[in-house]
Amino acid sequence: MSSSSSTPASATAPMPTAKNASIPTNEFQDAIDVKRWIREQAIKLGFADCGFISVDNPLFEAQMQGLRDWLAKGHHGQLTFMESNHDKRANPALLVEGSRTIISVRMDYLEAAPAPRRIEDNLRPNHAIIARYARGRDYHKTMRSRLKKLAQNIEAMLPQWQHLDIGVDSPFVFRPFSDSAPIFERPLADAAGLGWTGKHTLLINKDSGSFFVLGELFLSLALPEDTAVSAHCGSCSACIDICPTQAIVAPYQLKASACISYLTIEHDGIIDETYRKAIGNRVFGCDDCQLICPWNRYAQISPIDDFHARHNLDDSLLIELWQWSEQQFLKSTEGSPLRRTGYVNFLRNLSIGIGNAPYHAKHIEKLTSRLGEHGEVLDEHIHWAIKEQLAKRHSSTS
Ligand code: B12
Ligand code: SF4
Ligand code: SF4
Repeated sequence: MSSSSSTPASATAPMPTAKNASIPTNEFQDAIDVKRWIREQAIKLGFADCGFISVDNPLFEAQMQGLRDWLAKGHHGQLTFMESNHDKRANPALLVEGSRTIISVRMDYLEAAPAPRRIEDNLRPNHAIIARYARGRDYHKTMRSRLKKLAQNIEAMLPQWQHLDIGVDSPFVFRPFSDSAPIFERPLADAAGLGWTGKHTLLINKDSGSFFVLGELFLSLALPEDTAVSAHCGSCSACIDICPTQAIVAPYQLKASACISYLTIEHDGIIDETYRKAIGNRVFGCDDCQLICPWNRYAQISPIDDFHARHNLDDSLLIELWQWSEQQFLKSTEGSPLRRTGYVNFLRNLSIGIGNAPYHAKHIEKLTSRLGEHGEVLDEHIHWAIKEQLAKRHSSTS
């Protein structure tokens, strides 16, 4: 299934209720009509698409070996949550008792279309680059509240579906998720037909590229499964070639511990020096493998206002953010994914960015002014950044 050509829901439009559903209630002849109705509701709620998969699909068990291999190689770094709850990953029905179907949804998050097949972020070395998904409201919240609304709309329709053999008689159970539980979100979205897995390991949709996030609605209705779409990476390897830290160690294999997204968001403590130059000016997440992907010339602008950049986070100088106090950080990141990294790690990331920026006396002055404020780890990065700045001053004067 593919949807990007559908008219996006207006972000300001009221969330639809069962009353304004466009399929007359006496026209539900089978489960396919129910799925069509649910998909219409999902799109009205701002989702770009949805697909259906059974909680009993063999894919969950099949993914386990790949996960175990990945963990055995240590690719997960400090992502210790990937080591636990393997029983639930292999059998998602354990997560929500009584659930039979997972509705997989995707939500576009771009506020503006990036230049196709280019990394224009590199042209702004004094700017702090924050991954596009993280510039506005935390998508986990947006996703889950809309999934809950979708479930409520479905529940209101149950009396109309009594004649269909889809489990309406069982107690209605639902639960929304988005990046919040041990679920193979990308593989299940792939199996549900929302796109194919690219060599960078993200899901790509032929009509919308990959700048979208995924979520799931588990529910007790038994609805027919969708099928996967074909893959279209072909002989391309642009994402592997462009990755600044060579974290895509082979097609479809990401060494998370080397990925800038992991290093700047998930990793606590010292960032290995080997990665610091490659991180450049990326201070929270990384979009490079997506920016270079030819399919993102079809990336869609999100219809949802929540993704609009807040506090100028799409256009801030490294040095401006460096001067944020902890209070300012906490205030400016309220309800934002940026909170995840914490203030000191945010400063750590900024210090790397400033070290990598073109030489300016002000950089050294501002870096030095924060020495001794937040402990040894930050100081170590500040010293590194000053050294980098000094090296550039020497080379520009020699
Ligand atoms: C852990 C995690 C990370 C880690 C590791 C990423 C990874 N690829 O594993 C880090 C912190 C690095 C990360 C970064 C990002 N993430 Co992340 N992340 C997750 C999370 C929580 C789990 C992913 C996971 O299970 N990894 C484990 C490994 C083993 O899984 P895998 O890479 O898919 O590996 C399988 C494949 O390699 C497969 N395989 C092997 N060979 C082959 C061959 C073929 C042909 C195929 C098809 C598959 C295949 O087998 C492996 C085992 O199953 C998911 C949410 C979730 N609950 O699923 C989000 C998620 C994947 N992340 C997401 C996003 C947006 C990002 C970033 C873009 C954020 C950013 N801008 O900085 C980056 C992108 C980096 C990248 N290139 O993947 C989105 C992806 C949306 C999409 N369009 O696909 C997700 C789904 C979150 C969400 N709810 O939307 N993330
Ligand atoms: S997000 Fe950045 S660092 Fe991570 S795999 Fe993609 S290009 Fe490489
Ligand atoms: S850049 Fe090329 S190889 Fe990588 S995901 Fe996109 S199409 Fe596939």
